Amino acid sequence: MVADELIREIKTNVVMGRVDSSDEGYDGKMEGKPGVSELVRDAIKQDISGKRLIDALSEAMVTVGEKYDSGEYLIPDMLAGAESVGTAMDILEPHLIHSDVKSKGTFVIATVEGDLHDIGKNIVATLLKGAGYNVKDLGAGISAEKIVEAVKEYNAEFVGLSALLTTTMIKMASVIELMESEGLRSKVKVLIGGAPTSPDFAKKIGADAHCRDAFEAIDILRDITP
Ligand code: B12
Repeated sequence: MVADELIREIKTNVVMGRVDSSDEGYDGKMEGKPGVSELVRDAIKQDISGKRLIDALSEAMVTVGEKYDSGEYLIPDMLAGAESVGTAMDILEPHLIHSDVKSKGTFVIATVEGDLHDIGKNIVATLLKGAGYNVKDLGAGISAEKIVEAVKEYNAEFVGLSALLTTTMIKMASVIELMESEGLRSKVKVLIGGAPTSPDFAKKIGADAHCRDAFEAIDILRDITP
């Protein structure tokens, strides 16, 4: 398969929620055809860049969201898409990480309390590892107290917060407030991201930066790191 076709197929298969060739997919007709695992391995063999693959996976999840929004997809269909992206990232991770890179600092990352969306956060964590940060990924649904505890424990220079729900994004403010009351705020740069967040929101809650995606996070970190 040529590169453009492979990228198109990867997107289609994420939308169909097909981890591998044994899945029949949302349409129920695709068993036996290559799924996301096989296609991503093929893309790696063809030297398609990690950025292009991650952009394709992210775009496909936007389509999944639109289908959920329109009522065509239910939660298990969103989960199937999420699982296929998770598997793709597991396959991609060793190709994105270079163990010979000197650590650029410790980066604590988490999805905030009440929010279980972790695909975007996982992509950011993987890419930051690849860019040479010592990433401590706390997981999803993490309270402000646990995040601040981890900042202290790991003596982190950076904190990354993710939220995908309009109802949970405000928890980012709680993390920053707690960091302030514990006297940690000036020692740590706080980056936020996730679909409902924005540069204005980052400013409002006192975060250092909003990042549209994982690639922008790397650029911003380069600019703000002394
Ligand atoms: C997959 C998905 C799920 C999966 C999550 C699985 C998982 N393991 O993550 C499941 C099925 C569990 C789920 C559940 C729910 N979901 Co949901 N979900 C989605 C969906 C389709 C995709 C999200 C995603 O993975 N995107 C792909 C990734 C790559 O993009 P991303 O997260 O934005 O991350 C990128 C950037 O934003 C940025 N970024 C993100 N975080 C960070 C952090 C830092 C530090 C930085 C630097 C950058 C950064 O970089 C990332 C990589 O480039 C979205 C729709 C959408 N378009 O977003 C809805 C969506 C977010 N869900 C929604 C809803 C309503 C729910 C539920 C409440 C549904 C329900 N009734 O139960 C529950 C909530 C559960 C909970 N408590 O969290 C709504 C939210 C609406 C709102 N306004 O708040 C959306 C928008 C769907 C919709 N259109 O209605 N969901």
